[in-house]
Amino acid sequence: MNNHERQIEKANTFIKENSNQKERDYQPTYHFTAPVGWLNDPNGLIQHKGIYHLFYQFHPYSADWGPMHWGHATSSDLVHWEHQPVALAPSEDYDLGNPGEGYGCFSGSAVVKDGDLFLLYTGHIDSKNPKEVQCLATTQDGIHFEKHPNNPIIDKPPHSLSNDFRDPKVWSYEDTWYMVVGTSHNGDGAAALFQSDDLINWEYCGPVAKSDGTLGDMWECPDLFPIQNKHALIFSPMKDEGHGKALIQVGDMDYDTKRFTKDYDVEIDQGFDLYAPQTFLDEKGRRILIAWMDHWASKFPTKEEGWAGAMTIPREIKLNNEGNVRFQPVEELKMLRAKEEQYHELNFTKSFSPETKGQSIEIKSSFDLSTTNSETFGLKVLKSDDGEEFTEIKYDAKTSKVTVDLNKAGHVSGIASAEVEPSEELLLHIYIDRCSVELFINNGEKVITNRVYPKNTSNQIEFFGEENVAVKELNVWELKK
Ligand code: DQQ
Repeated sequence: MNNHERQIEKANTFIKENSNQKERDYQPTYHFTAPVGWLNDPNGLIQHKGIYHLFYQFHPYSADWGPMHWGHATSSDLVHWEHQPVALAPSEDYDLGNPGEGYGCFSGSAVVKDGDLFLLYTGHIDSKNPKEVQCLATTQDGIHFEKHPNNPIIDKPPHSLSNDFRDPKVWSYEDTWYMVVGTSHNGDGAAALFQSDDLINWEYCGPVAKSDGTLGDMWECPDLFPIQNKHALIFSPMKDEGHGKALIQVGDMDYDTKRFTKDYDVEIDQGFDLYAPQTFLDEKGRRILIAWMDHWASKFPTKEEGWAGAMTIPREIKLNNEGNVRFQPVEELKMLRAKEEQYHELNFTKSFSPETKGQSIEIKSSFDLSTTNSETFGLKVLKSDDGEEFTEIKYDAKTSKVTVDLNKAGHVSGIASAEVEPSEELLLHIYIDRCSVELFINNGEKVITNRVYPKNTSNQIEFFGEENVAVKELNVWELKK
């Protein structure tokens, strides 16, 4: 047994002995969480031979971030995930540091070459110089992974890039492999581009894109991909060591000059809890995004239950006819729908409560803004019997803003808000799952994702308005796995 195999076995044994030890009051029903310990970024998202693979930043030994492993789960439908053995564990002089310092197998991606699955990741050791190098892992069976003997395959950042040099995302284009790595170029956040014929030897092509001075001094988890007739670049910017909000830029990639030029950028999500998203192209040709449904600035009350971190539901990304980016829950989530309550042309004044109660719920509601005369209206979800606890989703016609107020939601605070295009209709599509609320507005024009930690009895839904509210269609589903 080599050291990697020993470290994997140690982690798997620990997981087996320690999962389900503590009761998880906050456990979501259909969102992915780790079997025990800490989870952050999604890594290595791919569909290979029909099976979806989700790898993730994982510290099994405690509910705090620590020496990074790659957890692994598989799914045949993007909804039901099966835990697999740990894929990568720190074990080598390029990813195993000293006790007490930060080290491990940092974020990265997966590709299929000649029918085989490969993982690319960053070896990180705080005390080393350079502290971050790029590495390759191979597998025979898609479950057990070996680190490549040529590691590190990129052993230092090229001149002019900073020592922050991580999170390789790899793809192929016209028989060449390309990799973007998150970094800083002369003090500006940047995505460095490399190319290769074999995934082992890489040539530096320069920064494919960088900040204009306003988008952070380091870009984590870059991801560059075609989307319809354009390209998109995703990254999670840092400024002065603080973590910002994940962005998507839509523009054009020129493989001759090896430069990406953006037309515009927007935040991927207007909530507080989304970071380090990664995308992949599935066998149906969909570009699907999954993100860590938390943020470095988030509170993690579940640590008391021995776990922390969850993934968002998978979201399909598309450009609409005007070239604006839209995020929609993948259609497979419909298989979660159990009991349904349905209304057509519902008008209410002041308040309306559907019969359905629960903490794993989907709500789809379209409001007729031309006949609604309430200036503000919305709904409270995860509401307690005494009305003291709730997450409030509200539309304000004067400002065309949707807000999600967390101040009474349990353990968290703040108001997230998103401005939407004025229209005759407002469509709110909400996924609630015990400790999260993901809100898709107007077919994914804006998304607001938040973690909330209400009591397990706060299960009511209540619509409100000052005066008349016209609901064209309302569907409420209990969601079951
Ligand atoms: N998380 C990883 C890094 C990445 C950061 C470490 C983003 O690779 O830059 O756990 O959340």
